This record gives sequence, C-alpha cells and structure tokens, in this order.
Amino acid sequence: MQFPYGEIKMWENKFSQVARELRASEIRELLKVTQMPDIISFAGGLPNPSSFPVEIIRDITVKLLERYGDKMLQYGSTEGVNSFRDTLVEYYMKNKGFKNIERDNILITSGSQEGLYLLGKTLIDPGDIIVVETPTYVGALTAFRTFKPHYVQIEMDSEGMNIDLLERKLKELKRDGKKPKFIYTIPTFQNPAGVTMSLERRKRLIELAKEYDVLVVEDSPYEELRFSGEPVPQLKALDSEGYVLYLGTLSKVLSPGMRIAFMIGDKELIHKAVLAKQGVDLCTSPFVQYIAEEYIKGGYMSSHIPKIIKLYKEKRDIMLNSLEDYFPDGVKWTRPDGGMFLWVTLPKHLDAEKLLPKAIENKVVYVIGAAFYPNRDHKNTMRLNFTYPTNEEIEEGIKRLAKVIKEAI
Ligand code: PMP
Ligand code: G9A
Repeated sequence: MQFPYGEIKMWENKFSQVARELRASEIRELLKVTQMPDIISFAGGLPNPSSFPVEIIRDITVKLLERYGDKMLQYGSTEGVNSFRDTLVEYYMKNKGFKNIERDNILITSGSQEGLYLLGKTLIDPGDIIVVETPTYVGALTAFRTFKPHYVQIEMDSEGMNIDLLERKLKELKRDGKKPKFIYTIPTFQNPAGVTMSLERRKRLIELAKEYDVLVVEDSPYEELRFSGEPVPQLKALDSEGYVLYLGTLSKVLSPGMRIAFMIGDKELIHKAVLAKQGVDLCTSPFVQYIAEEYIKGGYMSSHIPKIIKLYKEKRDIMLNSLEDYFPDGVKWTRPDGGMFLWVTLPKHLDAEKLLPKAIENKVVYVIGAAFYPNRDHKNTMRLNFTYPTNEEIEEGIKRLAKVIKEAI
C-alpha cells in the first residue's frame, strides 16, 4: 500500500473513527488519471468547457459588482441571499409547477454535494435504513457514508426505479417494524444509468411516500438537458404536502466551478439543514449567489440552455452510433433522452475493474459500474460520460474501448 506521505503510518492511531472509514471516491480519484496527456475520458461527469457562458458571466459580474459590491463581497446568511431564494421560488412555481413554496422552503448550498452531506447530517443515525435505486450516484454514497446508513437497494429498468419492488420492500419493512429515513432517487436522466422515471411511476412513488410516510429525496441536476422524448414533471411538482425534498443545482446549466445549488423542501427540514450548514461553511458564497440570481432573473439561463442541449445531443448521438459501429455482440447499453451519461453492461464473465488498467494503457478511461452500488457488485458494468470529450474523441475512445473489450472476450 502506498501512502501519499510515506510508508510510515504516523497518524493512524490519531485519526477519528469517522476518518478511518473514509474511502476515496472513484470519480474524484479518476480525475487525476484523466488529466494525463492523450487520455480520452468518459469518466468524470464534467460539463464540456465550451458550454460555459464566459461572456455572460463576465458582463453580469462587472455590472453587479458596481451595484452590489458591498453585499457580494460580505458574509451572507446561512439560508442564502433572500432575493436569490425569491427568484428560485418564482422560477420553480412558474416554470416547473412546484406548489406551496416560499422563501423559507429554500436553502442555498455550495453544490448539491453539500446538500447531500447536510441531509446525511440531518437525518441519518448509524444503522438507519435508506432506500436507493441502483445503480446510484457515487457522490451520494460518499456523502452518506460518514453517517453509516443501511441501504435497501431497488433495481432500475428502462423506466427508472422498479416501483413494484419498492412497494414490496416498504411492506416488508413495515411488517418488521422498520421505517426508512428516506428514499433517494435521481429520476430524470439518472446518474449513472441515463434512464428517466416514467410519469406513472412518479405518481405511484408519491402515493407510496404518503402511504408509508417516508421522505423522498429527488436529486435533479440534469432535468434541463433533454434532447429527445416528452418532458415529465419533477417529483416535487407532484407533491403538495412536503414529502419531497428537491435538490437542484446550476452546475450543469451554468458552471460547476461556481458551486451553486439549492434544496427545496419542508420548512422544518430546511431549518434543521440550515443549522447543519452553519458548522460546515457558514454560508454559500454571496458573490456567486448574486451572479446566479441575475443569470436566472435576466433570462440568460433560458436563452443559454438550448445551446448546451444542441452541443450534448450531438455528442450523445455520436456515442450511440459509435457503440453500434464498434462494440461487439453481447454488450448492451442504455439510450438516454438527456443528461450526461449512459450505462454499459458487458457479458457476465467480464469485470470492468479488471479491464480498467488495459483501458488506461490504451488511453481511454471510464468509471467502473461497481462504484455505483453500495455493495460494489455488478462488476460487469461501466458508466460512460459523453459531454466532456470532443466529438472526435468520442468516436476514437469508443474504438479503443471496443478493442479492450473484444480482447477480453
Ligand atoms: N447529484 C448528482 C446525481 C450528480 O450527478 C452530481 C454531480 N455530478 C451532484 C449531485 C453534485 O453536483 P454539484 O455539487 O456540482 O451541485
Ligand atoms: O467531479 C465530480 O466529482 C462531480 C462529478 C460527478 C460524476 O461524475 O458523477
């Protein structure tokens, strides 16, 4: 075992129990590999840099600094900048059909990743049951890990989480006198699988949440990035009683480097999350919040998103066509209507983790599917991101990957 600070473990007996159990996130670690020269990366969920509205941000920033420099450069309240929270209330009620929300239903966070951590801190005691669709977002598993939940996994198919299975599990848990703390789902253009939950399942999920009195955490970073198919309402739009806690972020429609996101949910839960946030980072950067507010209020977001969609739709199509052209028989993949990822299933006997060093030798990299399962099974799967590489790299990278898979078969 290599330790970054040498072989001698001077700190081992000084670390807390929590620190001892920390594990590197697959995606964060792979970012180092993806920075090597000539590597084609299908790994990290990175937006394409050409999607960043640099000039819009520059113009907004100059204008706002003149107007609000005193507030933008000062500490802000933990809840977030009030005018930004009001802008979000209006945007989500008008454009997304969210019901019964006000300023105090919203907490601004430094990325949805912080939102996930705050939820863990607010809701999970060791051993508490969390229901997750699988595969699920690896960053959520990283965020919840500190709080030691017990996972109940619900498999997905092409229509998202299998709600019949969920109902059966909820019934079983109830019979055993157990109640999950929440159900975590990414219903739209799921990370990592690329699938979208059907409207019928969304409605049933809300009914089950009410019937079993369980919170649903809807994590939705990709909903604006639809390339094909019919839009479906967010779970939060189908909920008027506070059973859904919604996590939204501007990472995929503005910039992940700005670290700006928000939680929308029941006021009591939001208030507790505010208290949890006070000890984490005091407040999300007011500087960035003012810019984000103007990006939405000034209509820049609505005019910029179609450009991102055009860019990514082309990339998705090139990846799907290249998979068709180069991947061998026996390999399957999902066909996302939006978002940033698709999910590949190799023949049962192949292990994507064992293939990874071969892939890196061939200068292509992906995330192993097992990273998206709490128990790290489903070893014959992998996630491919299609938004970061150039169009040429997508075809070349799929060719390289196809070669690695064919050799292994
Ligand atoms: N949730 C999901 C499902 C994600 O895919 C991501 C980013 N890849 C996040 C949360 C975190 O996003 P951010 O912290 O940038 O808002
Ligand atoms: O860089 C990150 O960790 C965010 C990306 C998440 C992902 O690849 O799913």
